[in-house]
Amino acid sequence: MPVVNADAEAWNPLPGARGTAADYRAPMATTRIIIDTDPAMGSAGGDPEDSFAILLALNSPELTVEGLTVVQGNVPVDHGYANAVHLLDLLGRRDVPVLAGIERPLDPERRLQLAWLEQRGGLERLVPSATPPAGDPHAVDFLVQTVLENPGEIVLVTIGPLSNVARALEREPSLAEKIPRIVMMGGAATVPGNITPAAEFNIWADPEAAHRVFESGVPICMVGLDVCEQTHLNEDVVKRLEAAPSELARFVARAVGPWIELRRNVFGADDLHLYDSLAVAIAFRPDLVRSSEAFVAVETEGTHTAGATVSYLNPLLRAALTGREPNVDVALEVDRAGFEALFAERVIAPLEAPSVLGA
Ligand SMILES: [Ca+2]
Repeated sequence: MPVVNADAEAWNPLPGARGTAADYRAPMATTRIIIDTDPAMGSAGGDPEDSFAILLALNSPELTVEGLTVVQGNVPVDHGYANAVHLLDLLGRRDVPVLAGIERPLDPERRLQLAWLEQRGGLERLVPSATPPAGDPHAVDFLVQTVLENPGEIVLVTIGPLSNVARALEREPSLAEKIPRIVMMGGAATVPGNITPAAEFNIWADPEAAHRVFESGVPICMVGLDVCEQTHLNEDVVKRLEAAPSELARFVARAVGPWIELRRNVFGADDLHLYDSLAVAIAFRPDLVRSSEAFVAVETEGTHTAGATVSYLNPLLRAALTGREPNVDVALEVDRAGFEALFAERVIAPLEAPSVLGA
């Protein structure tokens, strides 16, 4: 809820001041979010993008970050937890709770995904390992408790696989009416996948969890590859950070380098897409994308298509072939210049500044 300034009743704006007394009585209400994440900045060769998204969220006054819930995905949970803690340490933001979550995809037979996680567990660690303090809740319990205590208030920004969120909805089905919105980096409606030709990574990494979340009835904004792959962060920006004065900037540059190298080797690309950061931005700047409602089904049985987000965008075909109502708002176009300007202002410029971002 917005905090009301008790002194505001006596507020007398100076002549020519912008705004009115009412503006000061009701300061901007922030959107309260939990970021469900698999941060790999700190595991050499891991996707650093979750951490950019966390930086964007913490440096956006429109958002209040209630916690980071860590899930399996880019890296195992023990890596992701340590990476999140290290990032917050560098930011001086250990006031933000970090909770460790689900360590495996929900289906224990997901052998490809389990093999992926095992391989990622062997990545060189660039940050100290960290163990959750005794008494800290599990990420699923934190999600359940925080939403139950604040019904209708907590937007989930999911930038990893959906294992934690699916388990929370299973544990407490009433959450479905108490979560106002999920802004999800995941899926691909009109473009190919990025881990298989059919599937985007976050959905592929736990198709059963994604299926449950898509079927939960919680309003979902799907920020998928359709829009994320239209965003870019140039390698030159990362190189500039190597020379920046703050320890955080140098850490970011060191951690992102191996990922750029991997993208060059695997995809022939020399830049980054800002997937997770776009999802965070949409949590408070929905105007940055044009979206369309659809019924989206998650493929859980295909031999080669597990994790595909089959998106019925045409309302007539949706009704005729599925009989289903729309369950997702699918982002299809992005204001690339507007988003990249926001990212430059809120993430890159503070990293390059002498003082540590957010401190
Ligand atoms: Ca992620």
